[in-house]
Amino acid sequence: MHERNELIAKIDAGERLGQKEGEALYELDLLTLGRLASRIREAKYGRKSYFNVNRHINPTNVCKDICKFCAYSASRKNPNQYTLSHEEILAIAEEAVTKGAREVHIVSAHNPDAGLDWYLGAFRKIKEAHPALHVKALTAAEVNFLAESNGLSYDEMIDLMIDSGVDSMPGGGAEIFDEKVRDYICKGKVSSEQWLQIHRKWHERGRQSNATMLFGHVESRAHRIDHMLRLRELQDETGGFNAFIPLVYQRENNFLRVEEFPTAQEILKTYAIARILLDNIPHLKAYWATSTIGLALLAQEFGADDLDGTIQKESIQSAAGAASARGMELDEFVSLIKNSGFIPVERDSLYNELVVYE
Ligand code: V47
Repeated sequence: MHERNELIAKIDAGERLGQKEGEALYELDLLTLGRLASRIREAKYGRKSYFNVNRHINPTNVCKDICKFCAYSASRKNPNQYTLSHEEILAIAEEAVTKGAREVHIVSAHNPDAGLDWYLGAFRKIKEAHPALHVKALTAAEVNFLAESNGLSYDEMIDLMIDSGVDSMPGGGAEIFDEKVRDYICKGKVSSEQWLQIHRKWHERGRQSNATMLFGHVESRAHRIDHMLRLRELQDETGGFNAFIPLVYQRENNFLRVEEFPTAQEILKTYAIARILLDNIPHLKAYWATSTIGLALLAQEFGADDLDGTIQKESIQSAAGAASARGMELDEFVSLIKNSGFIPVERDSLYNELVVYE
């Protein structure tokens, strides 16, 4: 009881919590956590909830890496390899713009045969055709893969990304930073240190990015807190993260067997705890594709202020069961947010407000 009151008093006073305190937050009841997280959210954004009109593009599923949780990569349970041509990628971007997208979110597998020019050329061509379209592209895992396979330093890779029209970086590839868990679920891919270093360097150029956490598989609560605190530490240094995105693990068509999946309560607690711990990352995104739209709407009462976007089509997480094979219509998104008691705000990729649906 004493500890519980101390913890709540610290949060009320706006004091920072550490690893053990973060773990202790999970012991609080859900509604107390919701109240604490909501207070922080409301002080920052009132009842506003952000989203954007975007299009995910996943140009290749051929991958040299083997992540147990991945159902997208070809040559494992999914034998159907594909690599889109620049013309095909451009046509998707074209269609997205016609449908009102302001951002393309481009994430690929680590294709050893495609070549650096295939990756970067697509961004350059999209930018040439649509200068106002925001290109959010290349996870730190892809940056590491392209740097290593082309004998480039991270700085050189980042020069090339900027030169090719990449505006911001998505938060993928972070998974779980704990080295033991990481080794088990995605050995051989970008390390935690490398992931953080790439984002550090990107931020040092005055650029912004997001950070994800894949949870609900074999990690413990302590691992989630450790993950968040490593991000908080980097954010203290650079200030370049816009949003933290907890991704709920999807279980279909992959090789990561999990005994117990997180309950809705555990997922909502994780959002609330992220809101409380990550006092320096402005936005908390409840990514509806992996949490389900119902839980994402509820997460607004547990600290989340952003529901990501209309997506249109996404292939990585939907391969494992997420509801993002088809996106969400703008009208539907707006009315779902409104009906849940929040004010939908269409934002751009850097969180400038574009349309407030009062
Ligand atoms: O890094 C792969 C994840 C990520 C599964 O920055 C899975 O705004 C759940 O990074 N279950 C890519 N997740 C997606 C991503 C993202 C998504 C939305 C918004 C943003 C942003 C970034 O997808 C990968 C990996 O962690 N993933 N397999 C799975 N079975």
